[in-house]
Amino acid sequence: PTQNGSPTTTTTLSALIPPSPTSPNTLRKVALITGITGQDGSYLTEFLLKKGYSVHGLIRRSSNFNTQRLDHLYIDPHNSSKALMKLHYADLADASSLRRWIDLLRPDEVYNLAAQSHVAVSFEIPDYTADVVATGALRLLEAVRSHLSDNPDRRIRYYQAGSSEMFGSTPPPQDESSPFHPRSPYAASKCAAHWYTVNYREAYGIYACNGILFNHESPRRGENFVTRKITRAVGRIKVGLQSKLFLGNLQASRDWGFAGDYVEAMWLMLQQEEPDDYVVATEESHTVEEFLEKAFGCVGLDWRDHVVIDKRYFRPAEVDNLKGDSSKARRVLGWKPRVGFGELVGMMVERDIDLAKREKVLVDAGYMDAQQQP
Ligand code: NDP
Ligand code: GDR
Repeated sequence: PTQNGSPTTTTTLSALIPPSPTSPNTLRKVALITGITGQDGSYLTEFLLKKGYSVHGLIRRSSNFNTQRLDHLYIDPHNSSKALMKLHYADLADASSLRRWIDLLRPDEVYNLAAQSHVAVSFEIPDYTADVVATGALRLLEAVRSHLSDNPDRRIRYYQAGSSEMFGSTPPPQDESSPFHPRSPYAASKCAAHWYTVNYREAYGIYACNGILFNHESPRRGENFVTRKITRAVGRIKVGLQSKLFLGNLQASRDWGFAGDYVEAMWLMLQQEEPDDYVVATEESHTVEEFLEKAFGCVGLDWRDHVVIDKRYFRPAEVDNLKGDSSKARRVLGWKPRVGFGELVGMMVERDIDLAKREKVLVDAGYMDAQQQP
């Protein structure tokens, strides 16, 4: 199946098949990823498979398939010599599932990417956001700690997906020593997860790192984050499926990079001698309005003819200006971003024009309503 194709039933069934101790994966490094079905999870899985890892992902039960971003990597686990990515049911809200999979899979590296990751939505579902983002990270750290305590010969390296949102209203440029001033339940929960991670490192000597990543986007970005919402609209407006785009605050400024570049930084953090915390950013910031200008400009349109400001997209508290200083990551990890702002916008617009063209064929043939999205 293609990246955007329908997942097969076997994808879900495979999640229930326990790993075989005789599989060829035993000589490979084993990574366990929470949030594997998300944007970053899919890029990190690709990256680790290329590095020769065996990758296990924890997925949560959903009434609909949620593995679309992984379909292109999926190989039936019955083909045990080829299937190097395996999926298992768990939830960051369920401590027992986390401990069980760590005991069974015995990972060398654990990447905690799972989150209710939408800042605006966190104002609507604050307790749930805290449960998954903050307490979920604590549950996973505790599963790692108790597993290591029961298996003193084992070593696990842990990555926590921290966010530039933790800096909130602290003025730019933000680096590892900038104070946190979170402006949403999501950001406050990420701060808690950050400090749980530091605490488990200091208290138990666990190799645990916080990556403080600034915004990173891609054609796989969720469609209700502002960049993808814009590029999806550009594609649909261009082919005539939509005419208006409703947005909130256009003056907010973000340091936008490419997700494919950022997952490499996550991995690099876990390859150092000592665990530490790192800011990962492009060091360039643009307003939402500049993103609009660039994205609509790619197809020769003027965003002013299409954008309508809708108050519902304003947040109770906003983060005005994020621009990272990633000199530590560049110096210690040797990391730097490869994709710049213009290229990122161009890549997203190009993919969303293709997607809109496919939608148009379905709409014209009467298989889909123009308002509907596949
Ligand atoms: P996405 O929203 O694309 O993915 C989030 C992932 O978490 C999905 O796989 C989702 O599963 C999973 N998830 C949500 N709730 C639970 C739960 N209760 N139990 C288990 N899994 C759950 O996020 P991104 O890939 O963009 O981001 C990855 C991480 O990095 C997140 O923690 C995010 O907060 C953080 N981050 C992201 C940045 C960015 O710019 N992208 C910047 C800084 C930090 P499902 O598919 O079922 O919804
Ligand atoms: P952010 O990303 O909050 O930075 O969190 P998002 O794309 O949601 O918002 C960026 C800025 O755009 C403004 N905005 C809108 N945002 C959305 N979603 N929809 C709109 O219609 C709209 N109009 C204007 C917002 O107000 C904001 O200022 C992302 C997430 O990936 C987090 O998980 C991650 O931690 C941070 O990036 C770093």
